[in-house]
Amino acid sequence: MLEHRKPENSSDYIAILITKFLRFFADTFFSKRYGHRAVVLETVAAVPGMVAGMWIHLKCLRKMEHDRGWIKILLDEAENERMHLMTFIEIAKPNWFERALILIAQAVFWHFYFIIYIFFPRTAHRIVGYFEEEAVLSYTSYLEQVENNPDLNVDAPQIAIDYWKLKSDAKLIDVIKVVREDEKGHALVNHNLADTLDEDSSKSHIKQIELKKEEPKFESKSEKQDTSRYQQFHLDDLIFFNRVVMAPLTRNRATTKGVPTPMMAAYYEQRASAGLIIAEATQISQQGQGYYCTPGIYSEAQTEGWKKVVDAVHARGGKISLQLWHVGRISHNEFQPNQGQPVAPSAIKANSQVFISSGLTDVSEPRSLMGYEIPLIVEEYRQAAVNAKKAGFDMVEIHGANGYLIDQFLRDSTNVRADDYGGSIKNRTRFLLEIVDAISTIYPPNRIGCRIGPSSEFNDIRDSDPQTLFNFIAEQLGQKGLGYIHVIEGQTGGDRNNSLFDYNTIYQNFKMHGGIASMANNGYDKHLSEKTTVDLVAFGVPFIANPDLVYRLEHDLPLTDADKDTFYGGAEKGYTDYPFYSKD
Ligand code: 8OZ
Repeated sequence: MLEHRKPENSSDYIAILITKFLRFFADTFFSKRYGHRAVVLETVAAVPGMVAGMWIHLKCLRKMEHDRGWIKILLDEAENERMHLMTFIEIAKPNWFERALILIAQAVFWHFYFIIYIFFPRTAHRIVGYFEEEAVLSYTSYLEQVENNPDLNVDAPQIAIDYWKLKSDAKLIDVIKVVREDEKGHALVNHNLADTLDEDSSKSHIKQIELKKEEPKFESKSEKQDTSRYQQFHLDDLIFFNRVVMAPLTRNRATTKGVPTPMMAAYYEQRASAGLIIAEATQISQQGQGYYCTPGIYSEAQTEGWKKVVDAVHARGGKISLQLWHVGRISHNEFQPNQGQPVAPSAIKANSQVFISSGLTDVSEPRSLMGYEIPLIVEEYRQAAVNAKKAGFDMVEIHGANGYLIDQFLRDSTNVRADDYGGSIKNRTRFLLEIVDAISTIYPPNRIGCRIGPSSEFNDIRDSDPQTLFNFIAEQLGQKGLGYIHVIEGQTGGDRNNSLFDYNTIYQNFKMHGGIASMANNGYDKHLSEKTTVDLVAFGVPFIANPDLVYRLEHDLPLTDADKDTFYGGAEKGYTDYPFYSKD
């Protein structure tokens, strides 16, 4: 974030003017004494920041039933601000007279904020958004100052070392960097809150609260909501910033043991402004792995690794779902327990390739699953959901697409079983529905999504009557009350217009029978995503190269092209180094 978000209306201009005035004031009168205006702004603004957080909590408490998620975010934000204050008081070491002055400035500032918040909550969030951006700019300049003058680079206070878990010999530079990251997150959260508050209704904010009893009861079904792609979406009690979703993207950057890394946390955190992130496909067991360095969610270390990813996204106010994956026959002996055969509903080899440690290679010959093994895999899905919950994921998504194990059960080209899991559509769907039921004992159904690719032939998979098959599946998933159905329209990663498949019936069947939200994916651009009536649109590749994709789409800004050579595997290059939008 190199500059302020562009003001769009008069209240934005007022908000940015106030911010600039405070910056001028801090710069002119106090920066010399405190070393840099960043310290002044921080010490004065931190307490009002905490109070602002508390005030917003009061608003949240009134709507507790639906706003649960915000309370934790804002409490965290308030605690975070408190730590900034304590840290910079330690660094600046004001005397008692100065402390009194800071206290008065804090009191003036927070009363001012309090009044604005009552009458113009949107502007109030905007002010905080701009103020936090100002903090990012100020910390960047402070960082330069300290980098250019090593004498200023004092030891980090112990309180900061403990809170941010810095190394024991951390310096001021390290503190500035972590605090700057916090402020980036606060800016994003507050601007998003401002975006989601309607200017007109915010003017009669108090009235709204008084009239609350007469408001129509909250409707869990999405038809009742505003359809703008960039406005909030309520998936029952889970609130998304907007209706743009980051699709699951395999990036092969976990460790060889499937443990998510800090680099992955940074990558997802950068993309937290998506309405929902669906984290990449993640194997539920060793047997479920088919590609090199994909993450898992069956060991304690993997769960711990994911927790860091989830915490990073939540700290930015984002929501995140984990895609649960078993590749079935799309695997190689290298990944299987004891280098055994990959498993499938029937022993039919795919004409497909996977990435193993030595590069791209043909899949191995699969064996068909014994009847008794099927409930064991269902149990592994349940256990994976337990782990996902432990890691803090808001939701889980069942990967039922792209020719992996569940899809192999669903389609008649890959499932020729003679038992209860093969033959009729009902039988072929049994495995998927048993998985849904098992996971529903861990996550409520409205926190479970399912991805299907009804007309996709990715990984050498076909069906003789996909429309009837997937109409039935959509109806069944709807009856189970799932949160969303995520549909890959057309060929995975390819042409979205090559089939006569009727996707609308899928969405309608799902919602008519009790499912909550429709989610479309594959080849959507700004225009198509704004035109469609589906509740949520998932973007894949555009999110790789544009961490701030939602902002760019909304403001019609150019998109960066993704570098295909760095899609799978590697390090930061092509992963966490794509820039946020900047004018220059
Ligand atoms: C690309 C490369 C490897 C795996 C999928 C999880 O097709 C994947 C995947 C995509 O859903």
